Amino acid sequence: MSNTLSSSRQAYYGEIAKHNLSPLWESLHALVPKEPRPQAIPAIWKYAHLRDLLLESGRVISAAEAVRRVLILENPGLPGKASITSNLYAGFQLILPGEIAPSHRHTQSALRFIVEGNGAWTAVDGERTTMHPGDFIITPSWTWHDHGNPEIEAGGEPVVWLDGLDIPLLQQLDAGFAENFPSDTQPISRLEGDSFARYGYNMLPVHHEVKSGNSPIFNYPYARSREALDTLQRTGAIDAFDGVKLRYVNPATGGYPMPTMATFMQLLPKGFNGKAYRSTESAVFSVVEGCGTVMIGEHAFTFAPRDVFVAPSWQQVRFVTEEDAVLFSYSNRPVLAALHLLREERA
Ligand code: GTQ
Repeated sequence: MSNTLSSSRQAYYGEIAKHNLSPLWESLHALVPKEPRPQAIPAIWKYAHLRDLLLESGRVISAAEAVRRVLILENPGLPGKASITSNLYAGFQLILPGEIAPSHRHTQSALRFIVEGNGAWTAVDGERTTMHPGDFIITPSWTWHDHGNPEIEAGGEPVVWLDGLDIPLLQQLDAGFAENFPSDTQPISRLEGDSFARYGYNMLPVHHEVKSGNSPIFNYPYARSREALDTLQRTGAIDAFDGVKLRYVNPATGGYPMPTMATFMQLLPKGFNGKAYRSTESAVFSVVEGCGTVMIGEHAFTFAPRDVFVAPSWQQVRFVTEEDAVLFSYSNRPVLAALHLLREERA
């Protein structure tokens, strides 16, 4: 292209910009790519490297002042966006003995995956549940929720969990609303274990009516998930890509626990040399047990318990292990599936 042509084009672009117009032909290839080109990049957060910093946040600010004392896991490809993928948020939340994270609700859906510590509770819509490492807990859209870590004589422990929310998705949709509960903790109307007894044993209350897309179970305990994986490792076929992988379910519908996020627990057996897959699903993994290596796109990460890593859309993912490893993960799969945009390639 001659200089005159390009400078006359530049002048033209300058003119149209004054009218809030821009030339599609300069960006068409990026706007309508041949295949997904996520801004998020594969990344890992090594828990051993950040644990001290996380605990230090407990001296920098109280849970009461912070409301939620969380270090956001920000994808290096999305600086300043408080996002781990283009649609998903992740953060490590710390709660110390004697602290309460005050009750509020918002249209963003949240999940908690307990990473370390015992004794803390979370309350969702009138019921409390005690959190244990490996438990998966949901806080559906617009449900009141508060978290606490009781002061006990023995001193208690710091409790840390991974928060997974659909914050960036709701930002894109401009659908965020939030409000605070008038007191720090919400009133409790059901005994601990009530939801699990009603919905957690492959049975449902006879007159149960499905009123929302959210699961009526809000704590999926690790002991149960681990037992299932353990049995399947011995009795079932090991998938060449995923090892043994189960998805968490809303027992009343068979669907996902919440409409915007899917969650999974998988076991990669010792000596697993997985095949590579890719998907339009973007997934965040939290390592529960065992060490291994994950190849994501051009990156190779070695992982250990409590590490978090992220596989953005359409990156090849492949696992290799030398010992049994257990991984929790969450993704935007339900959104893609609902919009018929879920594509997967399994070589
Ligand atoms: O616990 O309610 O990490 O509202 C970000 C926003 C946690 C929560 C986060 C939240 C919460």
